[in-house]
Amino acid sequence: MHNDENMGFGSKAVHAGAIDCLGSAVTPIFQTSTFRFRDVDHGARCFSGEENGYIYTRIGNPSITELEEAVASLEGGCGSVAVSSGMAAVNTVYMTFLSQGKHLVAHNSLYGPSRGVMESIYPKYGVESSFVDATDTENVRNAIKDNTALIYLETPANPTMGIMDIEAICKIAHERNIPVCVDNTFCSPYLQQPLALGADVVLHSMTKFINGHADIVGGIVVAKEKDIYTRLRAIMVNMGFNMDPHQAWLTRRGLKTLPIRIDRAQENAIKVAEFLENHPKVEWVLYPGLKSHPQYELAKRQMKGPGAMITFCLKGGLEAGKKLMNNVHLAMLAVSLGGIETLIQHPASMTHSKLSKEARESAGITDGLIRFAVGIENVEDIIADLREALEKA
Ligand code: LCS
Repeated sequence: MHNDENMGFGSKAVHAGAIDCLGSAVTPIFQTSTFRFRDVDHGARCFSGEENGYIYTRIGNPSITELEEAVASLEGGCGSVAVSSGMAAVNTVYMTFLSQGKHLVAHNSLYGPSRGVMESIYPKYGVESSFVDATDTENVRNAIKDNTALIYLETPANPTMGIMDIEAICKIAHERNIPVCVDNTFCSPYLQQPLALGADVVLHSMTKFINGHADIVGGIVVAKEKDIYTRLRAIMVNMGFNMDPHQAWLTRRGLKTLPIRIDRAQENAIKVAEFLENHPKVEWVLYPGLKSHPQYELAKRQMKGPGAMITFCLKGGLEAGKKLMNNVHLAMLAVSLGGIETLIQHPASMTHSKLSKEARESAGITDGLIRFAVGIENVEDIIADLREALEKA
């Protein structure tokens, strides 16, 4: 199969990691839980690592390997570990770097459960955390303690669209030998490659742009160096966070069209953001492609494009926002993002509802904030839908 490290992004998205099986153009789904050994010695060599054979699907499976190789190649990592959900990816990272007595520094606005588990579950295991506004790099520097073992960023952040300076934060972290993880879900490797900016680990909810079709749940963690990759894989295998081969196959199929899906969704998002910013009922819009975004210049430097996620608030606040969300037709009132369909949701009562009101408000997740995930439909239809719903708001 054609698999060359020098290929362009679009060619890698189509071909990277492919496994030729009886001449198949597409890697088949290896729908099997276990693999036959030729003899006892072969089995022993597979278990000891002397030979690279497949053993059991929780440990590895060719359909999963294909996806892992493709995403590692697109992110520029040495290897990756596919898991059953984005939250499994987040927890693979937390469990790899954090243990009793260790401390995490993270951005204050993360996908709700990525912060929620740190506040509700990890304290039971003796892990401490500080959530700061990491869009100001100095806040990260000041939050570091002697026991800080991981810096965790999500940029752009869900749902506040805050953008963190990956390169500057990695420099500060590495002076103290602290690894940095970036949740790259909102960008995908097509728009941002955190490992090249200095990050040690990148993760994705593949439920979003990487698969892109709102029909699977999955996650992945990519490592820059072999040592971290080995530790991540041990957590995945022993915790049973593995992906299933059919889910991996669907995700690998979705990934093939990542660049053209994002190009189209982003082209639409730029027009939708401009429409919203000029609408008299809209109080503010946060979109990295608008000059009004507080980190507009950083976004231009760090990201290949502004992406397809928009956050906004109406002048009439929550009540007007509810009317808008109850009156859209093409845009679906649903959580998730990064698919080919346009979705709208209300973070304070949905994705971020489990956080305390205080945590939400100090992170900028106000009650009136609406999140809009732009799809690949005709942009005229997306805007007409919003215009009509705004009339009722
Ligand atoms: N990281 C980010 C940035 C996310 O947006 C999500 C899910 C996750 C991790 C977790 O991934 P999952 O386990 O769901 O695959 N974000 C969602 C959202 O904003 N709406 O619904 C899910």
